Amino acid sequence: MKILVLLLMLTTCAADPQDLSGKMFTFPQEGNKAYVRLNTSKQNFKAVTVCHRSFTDLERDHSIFSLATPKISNDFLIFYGYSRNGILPSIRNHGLKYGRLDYKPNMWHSICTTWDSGSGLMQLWFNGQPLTTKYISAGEISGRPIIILGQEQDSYGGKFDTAQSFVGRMTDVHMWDYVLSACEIQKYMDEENFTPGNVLNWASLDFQIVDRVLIESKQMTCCKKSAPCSAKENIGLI
Ligand SMILES: [Ca+2]
Repeated sequence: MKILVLLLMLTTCAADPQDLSGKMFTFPQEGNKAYVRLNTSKQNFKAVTVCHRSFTDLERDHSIFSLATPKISNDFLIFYGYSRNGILPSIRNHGLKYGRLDYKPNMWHSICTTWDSGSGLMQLWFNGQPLTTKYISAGEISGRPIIILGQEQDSYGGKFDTAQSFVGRMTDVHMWDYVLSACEIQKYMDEENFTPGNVLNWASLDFQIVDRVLIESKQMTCCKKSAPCSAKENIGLI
């Protein structure tokens, strides 16, 4: 009987992964409370690819994707530096700048980041365009990750800063534990069929929402029979 009760508790506590295809997270309010935590059983990464689309009109710094491990809070961070006018990725607490990007407000931006621990090289893709490959940090990301959308972790799972919070929309978040090929990344950018993330998969996402974050339909335009919308139009790619 005790075992049965325990089993029932475990079943009710474990959140089933959800298929968020066609949906997005809306972060409607500035603050240091609201976030989405993305869960994975994987840890210790020799390589990483992370892809996401985001939409915001923020005129200040903001976090887009924050992965912390017990020892390093900026173990894999994608951050927009407003005053520095560029995407500022951090891997294993080492930072770089990808500047001179057309990071327009109120538009979807598709961003993919690849990194390999052997070479220490990373590459960013921005709205379909592969950017310069750069050295950032060699050596593995180790320990159990806490992955958060909406806030930037200054400690393992916490120390959020309102001035770095995200307000806007996020969708199609995927993470792989290897470097995705250029063709696969191009497919992601073009919204074609691609190999979904084996660490985080938007179509089977294990997550928890904390405070005010909404799940809404990604469709942003009015589609009529006379002028049907394609998937690409819906996210503003064309
Ligand atoms: Ca911070």
